Amino acid sequence: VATDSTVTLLDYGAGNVQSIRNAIRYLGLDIKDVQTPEDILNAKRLIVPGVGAFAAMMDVLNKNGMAEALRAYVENDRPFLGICLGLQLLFESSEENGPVKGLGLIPGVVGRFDSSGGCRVPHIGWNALQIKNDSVILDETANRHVYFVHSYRAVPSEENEEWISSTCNYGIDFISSIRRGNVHAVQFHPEKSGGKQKSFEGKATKLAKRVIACLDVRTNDNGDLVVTKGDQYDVREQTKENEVRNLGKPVELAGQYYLDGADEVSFLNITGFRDFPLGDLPMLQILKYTSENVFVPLTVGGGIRDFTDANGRYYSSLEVASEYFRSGADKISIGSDAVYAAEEYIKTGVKTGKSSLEQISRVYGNQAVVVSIDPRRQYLTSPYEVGFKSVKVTNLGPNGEEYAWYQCTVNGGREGRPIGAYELAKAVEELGAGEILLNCIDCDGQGKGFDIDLIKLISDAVSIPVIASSGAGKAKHFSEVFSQTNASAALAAGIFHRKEVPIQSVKDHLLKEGIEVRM
Ligand code: 1PR
Repeated sequence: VATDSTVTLLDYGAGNVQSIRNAIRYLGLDIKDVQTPEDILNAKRLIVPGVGAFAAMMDVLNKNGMAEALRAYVENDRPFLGICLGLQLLFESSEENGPVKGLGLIPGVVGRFDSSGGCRVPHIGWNALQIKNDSVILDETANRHVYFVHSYRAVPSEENEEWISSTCNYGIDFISSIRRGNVHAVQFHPEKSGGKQKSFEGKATKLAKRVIACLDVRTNDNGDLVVTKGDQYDVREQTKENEVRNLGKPVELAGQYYLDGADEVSFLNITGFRDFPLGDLPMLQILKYTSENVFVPLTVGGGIRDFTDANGRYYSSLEVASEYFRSGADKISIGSDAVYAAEEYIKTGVKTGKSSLEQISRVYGNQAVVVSIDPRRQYLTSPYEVGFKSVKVTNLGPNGEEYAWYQCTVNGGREGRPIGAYELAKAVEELGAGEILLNCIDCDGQGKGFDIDLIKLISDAVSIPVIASSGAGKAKHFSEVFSQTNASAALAAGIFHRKEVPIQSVKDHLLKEGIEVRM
């Protein structure tokens, strides 16, 4: 029974709407799920979140009569909030796997961002709005950053001008929100745009650099799931007991980092390669509890691959990922399995569509799939010594070597593979990765700064966003990586866990150095 506190939610089953559910519940409202077109027509207020692909969404909506009901609902100026695809569907059509017809209520075609101008696609992260019309929804966002994650966008024109309440710039001006009467829609994700933010001093103008807190999670010898932290991936204390380093509880720490201003939180189930993640219910619980109170994007990685359990039951990587998404993850990250997929792709030149990377990005969109690379530096005296892309290193190797290549590893750095980080990055971009999490085993936990040579190499090689990881020891390391490479985000673990450098002081420093961040 719909009450005044009921929000009707259209979940068409093509993507992950758990974050929206959590945000609605957090506001103390009840959710009624749309089952039939009549539920749309009878809604007091309707939210249409958009995740997944445009064609898949329209297919579902057209088949079950929901598209017609939605069109009537919006035309009758009933209270409506569309988010992301929920904004795009109001337009005439989208070029995503198309052209595919939308509801046709607003003039314009939804097209893809062009990465040739130097803007990485997907557009992922915190960007600022230029507000055109007064709008209740936008009051909160003036001079603040909001979270976007999309590859397609609608652009302003004379024909749709009357609908536009704000635009945003990412290479071009695109429509970030619309409003007419009771009909609102936003391209950004209010449910992932954090809590109260300080308004930006000066002008928030472009995509902010992201600061990400990472929690490496595993079971310790007592069977408790703990946040741990390695030294070059070795997470055991150098004591007689040799126990797993314990730096805190995952849900508590994630909640703290959210309050401290982390732009994203990543969980890596670092022993996921040997245990089956769906047998690892605590990990799913961690996501569930964290996502109820943390309103910035959550990524989870570790063990995402096809798996056959002891009873012979086969699970596809897509099922594993879906379970993570249902538990509250916004993105999943694939390590070892992406290395095997890239090796196969480079060998055969064929995209089979069967790798976990391809399957998950096809269903959830490439913005939901991160590939985590765990490379180890291998020094060379000449760049011609190996068939992999190498760099001239800033700091010479132990025997005066001037070059290095970065060898990819699997199983938490335990096994080196015959593929370089450069070759892997380019292959996984083609296979559908939306972002790269670039670790470096040599720098991990050392606190001496990011591997700038490596991050430059990879961030120049691909046009998807690259997250620099491993080695942060002070705030200055973040400004170094952002000023010397094209990384879109920087991730750290140890300095945050040990409370050596608060997230806020990293951001204050970046701002002082003229690097735009979300405050
Ligand atoms: O191969 O798909 O099962 O995924 C396993 C995932 O677990 C990968 O993302 C891999 O990076 C991660 N992982 C595996 N073993 C370890 C380990 O530490 N023994 N952790 C591990 C990787 C690296 C970073 C770390 C940064 C920043 N951790 O995530 O947080 O290096 O640390 P710092 O700021 O303290 O230097 P699969």
